[in-house]
Amino acid sequence: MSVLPEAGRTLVMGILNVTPDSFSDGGDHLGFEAAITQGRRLLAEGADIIDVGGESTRPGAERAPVAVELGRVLPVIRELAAAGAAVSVDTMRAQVAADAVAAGAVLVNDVSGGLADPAMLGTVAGLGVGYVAMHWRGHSTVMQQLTRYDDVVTDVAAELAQRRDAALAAGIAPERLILDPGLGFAKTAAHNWELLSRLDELGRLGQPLLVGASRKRFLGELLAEADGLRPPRQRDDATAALTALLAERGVWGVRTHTVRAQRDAIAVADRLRRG
Ligand code: PMM
Repeated sequence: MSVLPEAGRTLVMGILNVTPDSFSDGGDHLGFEAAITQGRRLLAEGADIIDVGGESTRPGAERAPVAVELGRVLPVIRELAAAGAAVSVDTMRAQVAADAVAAGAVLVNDVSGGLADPAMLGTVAGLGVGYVAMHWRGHSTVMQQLTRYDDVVTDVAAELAQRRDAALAAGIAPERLILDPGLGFAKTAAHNWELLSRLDELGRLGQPLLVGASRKRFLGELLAEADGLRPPRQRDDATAALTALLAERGVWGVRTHTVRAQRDAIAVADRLRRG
């Protein structure tokens, strides 16, 4: 891929977690056939990119061994890429990124922004594919203890600027680099809202932005009722509302479980913007 996918509107990245413990799909896509069926469903609903992940980043999750991660994602990427999908691989490992690109992936989505694996940025530069650098402070087992900020937006912008500079220094082309605030990663609900309300400050870093809000806990907290948090699958309407507002602000993409609702929200925002 010479440059990033582009459609003149906010892109929709459909989530395909091939893990047994993903918080929002309860592992019901584990297994090749189930993953392919879900991938095809996301494409039929209008996904621009399918994001295939084989390692859970849920708070507290332990890491999957590299062979397990490869075994989960490679057959799925091969099949969906052969079917014509633009596939990204959600991984923190350079080895997985390289093998995924060989299998047909066109984008590497690294929640650690190159911090988890020192070989990642150089590997991606050599592969010549797109790269998402997300804001990250540590692995899932420790990230909830890493939520101290002076000003969350200023601090996240500064830390993302470091990842941008490291990626460019490693040889990743600026037109292939996307930044992501990493909602929920070493962040409280209040931090997520502050980042969303001041997203323009992250836009000043000069790279396209990807936002992953879909079904996340901060939406469950917002919508909580007397019996507790709103469950993940009942956060989809709020996810779509947020997508419309993000599309209005011109984000490059949203990472989501429910593609059609996001495409509809983006269509509404675009039509309204045209007047
Ligand atoms: N969130 C999760 C996983 N991968 N990648 C990017 N770029 N941005 C995110 O916000 C993000 C991500 C965790 O959510 P999931 O378990 O629903 O996939």
